[in-house]
Amino acid sequence: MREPHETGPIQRTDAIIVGAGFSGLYQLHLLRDRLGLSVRVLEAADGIGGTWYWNRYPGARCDSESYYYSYSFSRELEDEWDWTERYPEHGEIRRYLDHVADRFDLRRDIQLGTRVSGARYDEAGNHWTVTTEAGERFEAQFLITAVGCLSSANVPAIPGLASFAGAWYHTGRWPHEGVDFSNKRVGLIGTGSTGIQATPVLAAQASHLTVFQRTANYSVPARNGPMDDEFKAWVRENSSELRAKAREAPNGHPFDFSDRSALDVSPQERQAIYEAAWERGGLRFRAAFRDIMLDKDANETASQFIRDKIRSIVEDPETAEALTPRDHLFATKRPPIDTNYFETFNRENVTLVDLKTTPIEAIVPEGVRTRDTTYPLDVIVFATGFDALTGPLLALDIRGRDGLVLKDVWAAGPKSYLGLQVPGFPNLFTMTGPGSPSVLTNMPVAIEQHAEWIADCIAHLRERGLDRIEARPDAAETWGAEVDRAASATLLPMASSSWYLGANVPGKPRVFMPYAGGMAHYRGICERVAAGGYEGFSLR
Ligand code: N01
Repeated sequence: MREPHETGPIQRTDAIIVGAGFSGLYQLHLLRDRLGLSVRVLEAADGIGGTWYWNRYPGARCDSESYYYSYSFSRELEDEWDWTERYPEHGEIRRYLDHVADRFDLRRDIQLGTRVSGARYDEAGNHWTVTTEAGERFEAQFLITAVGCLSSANVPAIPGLASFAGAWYHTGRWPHEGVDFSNKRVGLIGTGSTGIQATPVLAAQASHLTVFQRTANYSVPARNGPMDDEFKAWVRENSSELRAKAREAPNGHPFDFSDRSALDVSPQERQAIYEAAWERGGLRFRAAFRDIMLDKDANETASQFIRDKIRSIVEDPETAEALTPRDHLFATKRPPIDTNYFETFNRENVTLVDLKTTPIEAIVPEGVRTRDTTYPLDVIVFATGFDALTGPLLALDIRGRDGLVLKDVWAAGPKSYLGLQVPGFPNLFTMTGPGSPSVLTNMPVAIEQHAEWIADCIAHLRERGLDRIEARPDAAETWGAEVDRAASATLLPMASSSWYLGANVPGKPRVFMPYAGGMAHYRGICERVAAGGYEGFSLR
């Protein structure tokens, strides 16, 4: 551990960025290389990559397809990088981000192994002072959080964890050296996207895998595979069009939503359309009809199609029934995609424990004790998700003007203007913050839009000799109402156990956090706000 040097010199730059993942890297490039600002990036990890630095669990790969889960700002970058698989594996994404950092000479302004512990706005000096766990102090006019939406690991407070005699891991803090599961009895808690990706890989490695499921989940096959030369050539040829499509799409993916209602076709035709979408696989299953996310009855047809698939894949009827989601509709929680998830429950060495019928009571030295029995385990893997969106921001202990503390301001749930700024916190920008589309989109699209908007905003201030921008309270109120309205226009708030609502973290306010109005619509709003002289913000 580094020695605190609280009394050491304050390091001053024009801007501080917290985080060196997809967001922080691009924001650094724009502010430094386009605007000529001096910038310091502070990153807690010992390497760049953000989410992809930490999430190295077995089976970890992206659910967006590689050729558009990447930056679009540089055609040269795009042309020189070759993805190997349809869905990039975590190591490949890290290699890509390492390449980006080298190609744009970003590393010299990134300080690794530096966890921010506080950020305080000084009204008189109009600057932010950022302190780190090691006691270093940094000062800058602009503070930009690029801390990710899913970076604060949620390890449930199950009694007895400290007494467990084996090893345990959270998927979002995976050891870099990997974990050897051979001849191990492994317990996996959680069946969200992560648990669903990890299950087949763990089952293939462990002597026995016990999956502890609290909420049964829908999942659609990913249909991963190598990017062959023909497909790569097609991507290169159509790159501009694909990128434009992603930018104009509601969720940042370059695929078309059907213009038909699931209720306007015959049952036979609907079945054929779902079968084709299932065969094609991936997140675009949702696009099979235009109203899957808008109309309960339309959604029910998709939900039922997947329930039938589960029953046809899983051989043991009791296990199939336990794996069948009935308490929420398809994609009202973030929909996972998988490679042989349901098939894995046909293996001899895999057991499903339905926590709805037999909840976990405690972790004991030998394993997990549910109401009915104790499961002896050598390793427990927590795929229990994250304190999403607000967790990583509140961990920074951000204090604005007049002694405002972000934790208090957000005690009843996050409020922001456009998910970009919070009243009372001048010159603080929250990239992909709550109130912006973020997790409802293909993230690089949302990230590029925020990075560019923030860079343009700072350029606007500088060109006019202004040095401060702050969201107005009335604008944040109006935006909060728009975030609520947009969510209510969809089926998304219906899933009561969803992390979009903060429901997975005990005690967290139940507020639908991301903006569900669509990425393209949101982009238009942000552009109009800027074109109108930053309406809703106070500039001086
Ligand atoms: O986390 P989750 P995740 N006892 O919160 C269960 C992104 N992602 O890491 O549903 C028992 O979705 C919990 O149960 P319930 C993606 O956006 C992206 O899987 O709350 N179980 C649930 O089953 C995703 O949505 C990729 O009842 C407990 C699970 O743990 C997001 O990350 C890949 C429990 C948590 O599911 C989060 O996914 C992976 C307890 N006390 C993830 N507490 C890409 O490919 C929680 N659970 C880009």
